[in-house]
Formats: sequence, C-alpha cells, structure tokens
Amino acid sequence: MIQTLDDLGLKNIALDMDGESVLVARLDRAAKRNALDAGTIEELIALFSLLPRVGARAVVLTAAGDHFCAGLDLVEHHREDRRPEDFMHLCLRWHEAFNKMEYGGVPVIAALKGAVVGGGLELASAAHIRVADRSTYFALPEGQRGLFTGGGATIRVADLVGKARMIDMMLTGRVYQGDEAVAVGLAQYLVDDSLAKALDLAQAAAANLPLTNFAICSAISHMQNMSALDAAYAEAVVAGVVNTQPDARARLAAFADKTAPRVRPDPS
Ligand code: 1HE
Repeated sequence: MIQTLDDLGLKNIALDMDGESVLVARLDRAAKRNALDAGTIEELIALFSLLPRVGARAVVLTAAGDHFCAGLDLVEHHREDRRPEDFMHLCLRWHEAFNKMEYGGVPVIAALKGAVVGGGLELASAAHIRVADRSTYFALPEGQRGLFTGGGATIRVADLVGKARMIDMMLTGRVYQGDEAVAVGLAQYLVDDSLAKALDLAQAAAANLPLTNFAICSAISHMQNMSALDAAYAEAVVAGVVNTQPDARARLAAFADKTAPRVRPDPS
C-alpha cells in the first residue's frame, strides 16, 4: 500500500516542502508548456488522493517554465485519434483529479503565470485560491480548436465568471489578464510574484486547524451542489462537528482572555 509521497513515483509533478506543512507541487513539463497528458492526470489523482493522509496542511500548485498550463495535450490527443468513449473516459479521469483537489479538504493555492488556458484554466479553477502575476492570461481556446471543454469548465469556470463570460471566451477566444481577470473572478490576487504570494497564503491557511480547513475546502463546494434547504442542514451538521472540536478550545480561550489578535483593517 502506498504510504508516502515518494512512493508515488511522480514523473511530471515535482514535490517539495515549504517549511513543515506546506507542500509545493510543480507541474514539470515546461518543454510542453505543462500540457496535461493522460499520465499527468493520473499523477494528479494519485497526489491529491494521498494528500489528506500524509499530513500536508496546504498545497501550492505551481509550474515550471513561463506558463502555468497549456491545457489538454493536443499532440497526444491528435496521435491517439480517440473514439468518443475513449475521450469520455479520459474526461472522467480529469474530473476525478480536479474533484480530489476541490473536495479533498486540503487548501490548494494556485500560483499562476503565463498561459492558463483550456484545461489549464480547468485545473486552476479547481484550486481554492488563484494568484496571478502580471504575465498571467486566461483563455478557453477550445472553441477555436474545434473542441469543447471536458475538465469541468462548464461547472467551475462558469461558476467563477458566469455563463455569459464563459460563452464569450469560448466563442470568440477572448483573453482575460491583469486587473480585468481579477474583476471577473478568474483570480483573487494580482501580484508581481505569484509564487511568493501563494506561499504566504498557504502558510497562513496551514496555521488554521485541519478540521476547520477540511470544512472550508470541501463543505462549501458540496453545499453549492445542494438545495438551499439541504445546504443549511449540512452547514449545521458540519458546524456542529467543527465548532465543538477540542483543538479549538485554546483559540476560544485566547479570545476570551484577550490574548488573541483582534480583527483589524489592513494597515496598507
Ligand atoms: C503543447 C501544448 C498542448 C504547447 N498540447 N503540446 N489549449 C491550447 O489551445 C493551448 C495550446 N498552446 C499554445 O497556445 C501555446 O503553446 C502556448 C501559448 C501555451 C505557449 O506558446 P509558446 O510559443 O511558448 O510555445 P509553443 O512553441 O507553442 O509550444 C512549445 C512546445 O510545447 C511545443 O512542443 P515541441 O515538441 O514542438 O517543442 C508544443 O507542441 C508544446 N505544447 N501547448 C501539447 N496544449 C479535457 S478537455 C480540455 C480541452 C483543452 O484543454 S484544449 C487545449 C487548449
């Protein structure tokens, strides 16, 4: 049975630790602009399935080279000449990978740069926080390539930017970047150094209690899939468990005895 990240034998994703508890996972096919071939998708599934069990408290997802991810490996797709059922099954593997990220309960912060396009945007949109730098640009070029999204964009990208913007991106090849990308919801931060910012955010998230992060990074997504009535019930159940966890008592005591920091406006 696989016990450690080393046992996974990843070839297209490099792993590193930032301190004790933040795992840095780097897409490592820069020569192919980190295009997602079938093998890389399997590696993402293996990695994000194991994460909750190896004690990583947060993950930064980054990429080698100048581009975060060019999406589906179009050369592999062309070479394989897939039948509809082959590609449908491949899409189910993409969904498995991205669902493991979104619903796995461990915060995933994407440090973006260059092209975040097609399936690369689908990957980024499965992260819990997206940090862009000035080189980052977002697009869904499937429309122009004679393709359609298959890695969850119809759910996650539409959720981020809304149906009308997603349709515009696919019909016309519209590219979003800079402040406009933040304004439409594709990224939450725009900075000079997206990796440094993502690491800061990951360290901050890693300082939360793991059960609290589990709820934040799985329950909110699950509740979006429920009716309002069921979501309210599920929220009460999750809060019942999280808000009574013994590990939270010290934090509550610190607030009560006035040693905990207060919430203040950002001084900058
Ligand atoms: C690739 C891929 C790829 C690059 N699959 N090999 N995605 C797209 O339509 C994006 C396609 N890629 C691009 O538009 C550009 O490559 C980039 C803007 C990302 C980067 O441009 P550039 O000038 O730096 O690189 P390049 O010269 O285009 O490519 C360098 C190498 O990466 C080259 O390989 P080489 O062996 O000839 O050196 C390219 O073939 C390779 N490469 N992108 C395979 N995508 C589940 S459905 C999801 C649907 C989709 O994601 S559709 C794909 C959308």
